Amino acid sequence: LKRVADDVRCVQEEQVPWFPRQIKDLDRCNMLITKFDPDMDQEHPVSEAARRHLRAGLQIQAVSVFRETVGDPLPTVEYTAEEASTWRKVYQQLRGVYPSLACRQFLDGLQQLEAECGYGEERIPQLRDVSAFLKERTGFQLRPVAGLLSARDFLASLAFRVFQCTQYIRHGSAPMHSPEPDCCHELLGHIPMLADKEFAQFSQEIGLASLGASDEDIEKLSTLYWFTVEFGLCKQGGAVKAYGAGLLSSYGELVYALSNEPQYKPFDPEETALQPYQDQTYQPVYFVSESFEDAKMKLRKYSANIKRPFTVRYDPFTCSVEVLDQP
Ligand code: NLE
Ligand code: FE2
Repeated sequence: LKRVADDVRCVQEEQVPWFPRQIKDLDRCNMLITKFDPDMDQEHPVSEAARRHLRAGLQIQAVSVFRETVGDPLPTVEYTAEEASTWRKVYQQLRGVYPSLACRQFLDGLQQLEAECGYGEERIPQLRDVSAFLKERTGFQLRPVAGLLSARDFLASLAFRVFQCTQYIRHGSAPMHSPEPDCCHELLGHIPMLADKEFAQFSQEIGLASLGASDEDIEKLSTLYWFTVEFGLCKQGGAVKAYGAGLLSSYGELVYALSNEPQYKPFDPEETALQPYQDQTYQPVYFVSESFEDAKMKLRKYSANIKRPFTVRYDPFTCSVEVLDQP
């Protein structure tokens, strides 16, 4: 009888996809799904300098950020004058509309970054400084990455309060919208939100929920992530505001998303998780939650209900995940 039980146990364990247990395991969580190869794809509208950063990013990834100790200084990047001017344009335009279109949590975070972390139109903040800032606020740290990661790898890093960030900047010919993540998207869209304690906690919970989840659950979780953390809208002070990073880093889509032109649906995780999406142009539909807190609570509840044959617990002292068998 015991042997049968052990066999069953083995089968069950095999069915669970591999997942990182320690922060250094994140070295294995760098599966890129960006179709862009800096050396092959000459048609892609990025600057020569962006190609350079991209190559450097790929090298960093191959070398391993976590090999020595977590918290190795992140590489700093010299941006060209042209890149600095792209940043300036993006910053100026977005900054002008944030007060009326962005949610309060975002505005608070941005204000702190401007006061204490050198945010402004003058220069592109370095990941190294921003990572140190976040680490003090919410324990989040940044890791440079060369492009869009697989959903499984990206979500797994959140479980350890690691946010994987691109470091190159979008092409100067299209400052108001980029189909792929770039440093404008990370620095302006994501970082102000990650400076919020509750949002950081919530992001980590999504990450923990994703560890060892089935492909189907990862797909649903990343769709939910897409329509909330990336493109979410919420009601606040009698108006609809943006809290999604993909909106807060794209002047074009931010204005469009709040123009009444697209379709709006109430945020309901069960339904939202099944909504098809694409990443090349503006979203045809946005999900609006009753409040920012409401979105967080609903998504948290959904994540907590994902079925797995075990539970996980994060140990902040060792930065590792304990795996416990379900009682
Ligand atoms: N469309 C966003 C932007 O222009 O900043 C980037 C989205 C990345 C998922
Ligand atoms: Fe993003």
